[in-house]
Amino acid sequence: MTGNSTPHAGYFTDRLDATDPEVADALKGELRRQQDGIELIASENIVSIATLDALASPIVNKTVEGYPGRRYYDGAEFADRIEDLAVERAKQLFGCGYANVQPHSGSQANLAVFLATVEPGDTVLSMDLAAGGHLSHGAKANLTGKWFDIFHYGVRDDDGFLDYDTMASLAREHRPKLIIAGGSAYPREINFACFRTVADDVGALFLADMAHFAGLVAGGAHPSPFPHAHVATATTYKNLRGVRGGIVLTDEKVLAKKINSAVFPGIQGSVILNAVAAKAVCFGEALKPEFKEYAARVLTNARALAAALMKRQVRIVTGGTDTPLMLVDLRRHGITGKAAAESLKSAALTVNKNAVPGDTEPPTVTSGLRFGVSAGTTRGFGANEFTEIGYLIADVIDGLAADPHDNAKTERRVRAKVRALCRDFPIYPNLG
Ligand code: DSN
Repeated sequence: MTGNSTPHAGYFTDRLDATDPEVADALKGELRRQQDGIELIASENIVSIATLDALASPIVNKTVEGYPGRRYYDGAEFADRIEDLAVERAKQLFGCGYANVQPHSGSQANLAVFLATVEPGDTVLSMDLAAGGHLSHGAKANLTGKWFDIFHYGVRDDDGFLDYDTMASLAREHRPKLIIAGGSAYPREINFACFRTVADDVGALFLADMAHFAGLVAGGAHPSPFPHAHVATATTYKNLRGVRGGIVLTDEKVLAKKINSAVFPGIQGSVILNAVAAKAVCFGEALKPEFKEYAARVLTNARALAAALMKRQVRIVTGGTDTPLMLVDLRRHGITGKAAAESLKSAALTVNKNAVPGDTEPPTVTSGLRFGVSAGTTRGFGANEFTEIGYLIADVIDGLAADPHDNAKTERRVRAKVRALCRDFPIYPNLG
């Protein structure tokens, strides 16, 4: 064998630590950040080591286009087996007849539904981003906002709950072809039956984007959009607790065919097969009985966190939550979402700033925070820990409100408590 038969010596054997210390160090830093801090960003979770195994498999080398049994490239027998497993498990998990597991993200899943169901210039009705909707539901800066005629409903001024009356009257006035429910910062159960009635009244299709509660639906802790929705989308990395990516689900054969064509070749090319393998693992995990317990605990924990914050006079939009997330309105404290998120980060509590309904601050500043409990619940925290976390968050908010220029003392004290909690509930003990 000659010395130049491989790209370089060690290519197939040397690990990242040895070959690229710069990237390896950054990855180790991220692992330590996750191990030592409490993750409260609602779109995050902590995947199993089994999911990491699937992601790091040589299936990453394989290129396929099309669908199992109908690929444009050969050598796809294992790719087909993996995608079939993911599809069958997704269908079983959500009780629907058809699943497309190829979307690279939730936004791609939504874009595929647009391509499958409406033409450029058609009218679409969705929740306003400023009220908790999602960028990919027709926000101005998104392709969907540029190419379609979008109308938005929002939430009621007095209580922050979805404004079904306005949604229905906008639908009757503008006769959309597609009506979308769901978003990224709306904490309450959505009345899917009401959306379907309105959609039927005006001849629209109804898309339920369940990105922020799909894990609860899978675990039986939240109503399913089916049979009301014509089509549902979700991400797999939030409370479904899997790899980053998206899925599209439907019970309707004709729509399923259009969605498949919309995903490929409509908006995507080759499949990210290691992600599809990890989706299969995610759905397999979610089909196990223990996932039901996880979903129930997510809901209990979300309510415990919201209750602890409210007990400390922190305003929760709608006064609670039915999902893994909640939205905090900081206006009564006189501090911005940006300042609060930065101070919480210094205390090893990672959150995101978020606009609240009626917010007058720009999106880069905001008057609110969004919290989610999916990752902390995976870590093993229960209602007691989330109550304590709520009080720690309130300490940071109160400290910042008292002195917006220097909250270092409180941040140090809270960080020590956060580190102690993290030591009691370790993650990835064999990594790093
Ligand atoms: N949609 C974004 C969020 O809700 O955080 C990313 O998933």
